[in-house]
Order: sequence, then structure tokens, then C-alpha cells
Amino acid sequence: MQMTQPVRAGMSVEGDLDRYRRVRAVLPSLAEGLSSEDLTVQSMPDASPGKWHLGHVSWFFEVMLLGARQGYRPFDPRFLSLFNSYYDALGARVDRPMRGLMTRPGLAEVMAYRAEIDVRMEALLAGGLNEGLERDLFELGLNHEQQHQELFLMDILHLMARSPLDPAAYEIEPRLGEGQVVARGGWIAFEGGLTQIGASAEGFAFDNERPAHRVWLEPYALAADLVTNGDWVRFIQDGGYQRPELWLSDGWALVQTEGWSAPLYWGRGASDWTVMTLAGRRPVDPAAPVRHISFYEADAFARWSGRRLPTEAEWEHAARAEPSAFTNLDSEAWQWTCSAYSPYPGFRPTEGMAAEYNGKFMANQMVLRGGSFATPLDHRRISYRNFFHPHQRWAFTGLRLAADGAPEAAAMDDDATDAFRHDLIVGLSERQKTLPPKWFYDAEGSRLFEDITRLPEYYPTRQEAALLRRVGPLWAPRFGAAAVLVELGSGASEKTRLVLDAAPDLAAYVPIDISPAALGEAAGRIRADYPDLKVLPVVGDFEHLSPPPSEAGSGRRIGFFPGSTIGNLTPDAAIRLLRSAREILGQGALFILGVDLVKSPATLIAAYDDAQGVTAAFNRNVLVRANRELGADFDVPAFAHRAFWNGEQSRMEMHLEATRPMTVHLGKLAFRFGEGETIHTESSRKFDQASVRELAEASGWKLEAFEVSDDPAVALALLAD
Ligand code: SAH
Ligand code: AVI
Repeated sequence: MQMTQPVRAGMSVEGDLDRYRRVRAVLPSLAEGLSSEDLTVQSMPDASPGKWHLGHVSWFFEVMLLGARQGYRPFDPRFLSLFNSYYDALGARVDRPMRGLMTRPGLAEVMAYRAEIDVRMEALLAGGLNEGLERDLFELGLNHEQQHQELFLMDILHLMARSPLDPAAYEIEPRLGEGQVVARGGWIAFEGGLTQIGASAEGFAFDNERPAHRVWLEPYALAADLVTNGDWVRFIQDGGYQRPELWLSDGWALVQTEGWSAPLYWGRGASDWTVMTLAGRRPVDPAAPVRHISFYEADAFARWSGRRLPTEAEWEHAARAEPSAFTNLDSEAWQWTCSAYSPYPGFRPTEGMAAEYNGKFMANQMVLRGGSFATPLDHRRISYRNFFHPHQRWAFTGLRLAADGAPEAAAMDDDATDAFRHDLIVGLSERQKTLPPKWFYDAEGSRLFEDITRLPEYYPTRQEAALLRRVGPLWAPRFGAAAVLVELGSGASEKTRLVLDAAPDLAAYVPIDISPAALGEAAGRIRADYPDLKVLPVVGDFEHLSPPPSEAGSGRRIGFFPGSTIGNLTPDAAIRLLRSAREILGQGALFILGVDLVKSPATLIAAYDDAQGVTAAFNRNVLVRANRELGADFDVPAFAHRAFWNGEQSRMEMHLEATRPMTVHLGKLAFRFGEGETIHTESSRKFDQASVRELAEASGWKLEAFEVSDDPAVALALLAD
């Protein structure tokens, strides 16, 4: 359901009456299709029945505007207390936890109340609003109603989620704004300094957003994207809910008493996580931003990532300075900040009857910024301060990570985009169109690769990890004291842990990866789990290595290049890489190289063309990335994933095949594809001991050991300077 949108600039300016009607039409349309039982029951003390929302927002207009005019006679004097929410100055009211006991007035009566308030409000608007307080209260009434549109959806979802039937409140999830944006990856760095936040004196804003004031910010960075469900699954898998060291004390107490083990509404399906949504129970979409987490969970996740939550001032400064650098700034989930909800310096509550609107809640709650899919489009504001208690999870809450300083991950910049464009133009201009595989690894590509590593068909990760567990302890004694582990293409740094565990006296770890998102997250997790290790991540291309940072110290350099990623390079490029690694690692260096071994084509092909289509998605993602980052116009679904064994070159090949003739544009350039024509996106060379020896020797290393795993076999080679 896409709700009516405001009239935009360029069209006629919307009058008070039209605006009133548009805003007031939304709640009844959200209630349509729900039964009076659905709208009467209250699922918990924090939530309200749908019927109550419908009545309360009308009450607001009645009390604040209509009732303030002389000689006004209430629609029904009893409603004045029935639908009073929390205004002590306005007399008696029904306690919130009791709202669900209101079988009367029935739904029809509440709708009649709404209709009558509309008639009276429309008469008032026809006569014109008094400028000043009355106009301000009208604005407040509309914004108040919009807040309740979102609350209505939160409360209905909570109610539906308590039913064992998993009922779908709507056929599709209602969105009050535009759709979800694909993740971009990376970090946006800000210098900080003296900045200004808060709403200016013009236009509508709630009292809590004012006054605008100056704030000093130290250098910081904010993640381009929201944390996703996929990220959250990794947190769970890494024992996120079982490790007290990640949690604030009050949060850990709740994990125990409430038995939290996943976000609210998540459940375990037959094979994977499911989540209850407004459209019923669904599989958890790993690419979608996580929702329904408490402040405590957001904070624990940030600590697990080696990051932190942003302050609200950092959030607002970033959103003002570079709104287009971020995805889902205000369109998916409210973002927890680490700022307590308190008055801005110089705060003055709204005048008159609505003085209790915000100010009296300024204790024990945390600020959230942005907006959610359920926030009406013209209700979102950069200065908006939403707030909830830190334990509450039923709002549409998510998070965006922050970091101190300019994190290593912020280095993904225009140069990388230029290089991607260059490689795409050169690659698409060749007779056999090609694209280097390094461009697979944006945030989504890195995530998809991690999914590949868990596929039943993709044996290399499992086999190599098992082998590393065996040979790590045999080789580690050769490292010596205070050695430095330099890993190429470190990705999620999962295998690294096996080396770190085998060699506890390593001084430093230098992961090098082209994917800022994967690197930043992995470095954070390693930092958290190995507090005595210096973790010095480098965003970069391992085909252009530079010496490890000097903070790493002078211990022996241990190169680590697992995963058979070397097989993704041409034989010449592989030699060049190993040669330059030998140079930059210096005298006495060791190098642990992982390679996949030649085996039956059937096993290989299955590993690169899995039944679930994850490898296909990984392959196609590079086109999605080209569309997003370079403005290309690949028709992604029209490209088929192909994987085959090239025996002559001893390599698996992945291609993207045009399933119809087409032309792809990149700026002013056009590239034509015949039907069946492919882009060669990756080669994965498969080795044997002889070819590894040849490679090592051609690049100046000695092959000291060569250990082979069980079938399907992979190998680890120990090279010495
Ligand atoms: N080492 C991990 C990940 C392998 S996936 C494992 O064995 O499971 C390959 C990794 O190399 C990805 O993280 C990717 O981002 C990175 N990578 C690919 N090409 C790269 C390049 N040219 N320079 C640096 N990193 C690269
Ligand atoms: C990273 N690299 C070694 C993987 C491989 O097997 O060549 C990438 C990959 N491609 C398809 N599946 C996995």
C-alpha cells in the first residue's frame, strides 16, 4: 500500500483544508481491512488499540483547536477523558494499560466521532485559522496525527505477532515513503569541529528540536549503510547474545530475564530465520536493514563490530553535510544514537495546552534519528528527535555504526570508482568481454561471498579451515616472537583466527582487503576478540602492496594468503604478486599460501554453480554495482550465470551471459552484446604440488612444506624467503 503523498514543489501550494484531508485520510485507510477485534485489543501496556489511535488523534484536534474556540460543545464529554493520552493538565484519563478494555465506544462510534470532528475542523478551516497559536496547534495536530500513523502500524504489528496464526495485517507491507535503497558500502568521514544542529526558527518542528545551537565534534565517520539482517545473523552466530562483555549491564540483565536471542519478531524456521512483518511471517532478508532491536542490542552490536553508536549531533551533522552519501537515511528504520533524550540548551516547551507534548519525557530515554518506512514522507526531518526507552523493541528501530576518527574503511574513494569505470570500459571493449573479479567485493559482494563459504557445494573454505587447524600449530613455532601477520584478501578474517590461536604471541595483524565494508567489520571483530593484538587494517589492492605500517614493529613478517584467492589471478599476475610480497615482507619472511587442487569437473562445477543460486547472485552483483556506482544500465536479470571447467588452463571460469541481444550504456559509451555473448568475470585456477612449486620458485620463494586436506582436497603451502 503506498499512501497518498504530499503535494510537491512545482505544483500548486496545498491549502490547509487539502492538507488536513490528506493527512486525516491515512489512518482510516490503514484501518480498512482490519476487523473491529483487531482494532480493539491491546497487545501490551506500551501499545494502544487501533481504535484508540483513531479516536485519540481526533480528540487532539477537538481539545487543542475546536475546544479553544468560544462556546464550543464537545461531541461527547466522556470522550475528553477516554481519548486523553497523557495530558495531566487536561484532566482525567484512562490509564494506558487499560485502553484495550474499551469495548465501548465501538469502532463505528469512533469512526462517527472522527467524521464529526472532520466536519467541525473543516468548518473551522473554511473560516480561516488565526495566525499564531492556533495555526501552530493545527500544525502540531497534523504532525501528531502522522506520528500516530506510524504508532498504529507498530502496534498492529505487535498485536499480530502475538497471535499463533502469524496473521498478515496487510497483503503487502504498507510504506508511507519511498522504497528501500540497495546498500552502498563504506564509511563517510567528517572532520567535525564547531558545527550547528537543531531546527531553525522557521517552519514546523517539534519543540524538542529547538533551538538550533552549536556543538563541537571530534573527527568521526558514519557507515554509509544501515546494519543489515545478514550482519545481525553473523552477530548471533558469533555468540552476540551470549557474551556479557559486549553488553551494558542493564542490557545484559534484560538478555537474561527476557531470554533475548534475536531481534523482536524473529523466529527459527525449518532451516533459517523468519520474521513477523505487517505482511505476515517471512524469511529474514539478509540484505534488508535490521529492525526491532533495543538500544541495548544496537549498542552490543556496535561493540562487537569494534565500532560505536553515533551521537545525535554526529548523525545530524553528517545528514546535513552529505545526505546523498548515505543509504536509507530516513526511509527504513530509525537509528539509535548514544545520546540521552534531554533538552537542548535554551529549550522552551510549546506554549499553552500542548506544553506537555515532549518535554516531560526527557529522562531515561535515548534519541533515535532518521525515520522508518512507516514514517510519512512529509513528516521526516533531519532535526527530528524520536525517543524510546532503551529496552523497547517494538518501534521500527535499526542502527548505523559510527567510528572515531577517519576509519581505515573510509578510504574507499573516488579513485576506486574511477578505477572500476576504467576496468569496465577496457574490459567491455575486448573481443572476449572481461571484468576483473576484484570488483565483486562491495559490501553486498563480500556478504554474498560469506554466504558462498557456507554452501554445501562450496568445499574450499571448510576444507582449508580444517587443514589450517591441523598445520597451524606445526608451523607457528617458526614465526618467532612478536611476528606480524600480513593477510591478503582477508575478507571476514575468519580463518585468521585459526592462525592467531596457533600463534598467541603475534604482535600485530595487518589485514589487506579491497572491500572497505568487509575489512572494517572484520577488523572490529578481531580487535574485540584479541585485545592484545595490534590490528592495523589497510584498504587496498593486493596487486599493489606497500610495506606494513611501522606500528606493526620489527618482528618477522608472515604473509597469509588463504582461500585460493591467488587462483583468481593470471599466472603472471600471481608471480608478480608473490615477488612483491617477498620484497615488502623482507628478510626471513614466511608465507602461508592456500590453493585449491585439481579434481573432478563435477565437484568443481557444483561448487561454482550451487543449487541455491548464491554464486549466481554473487556473479550478477558486479553488474548491480556497476549500475549503482557508475550509472551503467545493465539489465541484470537478462544476464545468466555460467560456470565451466577449462581443462586446458586448469581453471574454473565464471561468466555472465547475455540471454538476448542488448546494448549497455556507460555515460556516453555504448557496448553491444550478441545473444549468448559473455563477460568473463572470474577464473579460479586449480593447482597441484608441481604447479605450486613452479609458482613459488618463479617468484623467489622456497617451497618448505605442502600439506593436503581430505577430499575434496585443498592444500596449504609454507613458503620461506
Ligand atoms: N581470505 C578469505 C576471503 C577470500 S574472498 C577466505 O579465504 O575465505 C577474496 C577476498 O579478497 C575478498 O575479501 C576480497 O574483497 C579480496 N580481494 C579480491 N581482490 C582483491 C584485490 N585485488 N586486492 C585486495 N583484496 C582483494
Ligand atoms: C575468492 N575466490 C578464491 C573464490 C573462488 O573460489 O575463486 C571466489 C568465488 N567465486 C565463486 N565462488 C567463490
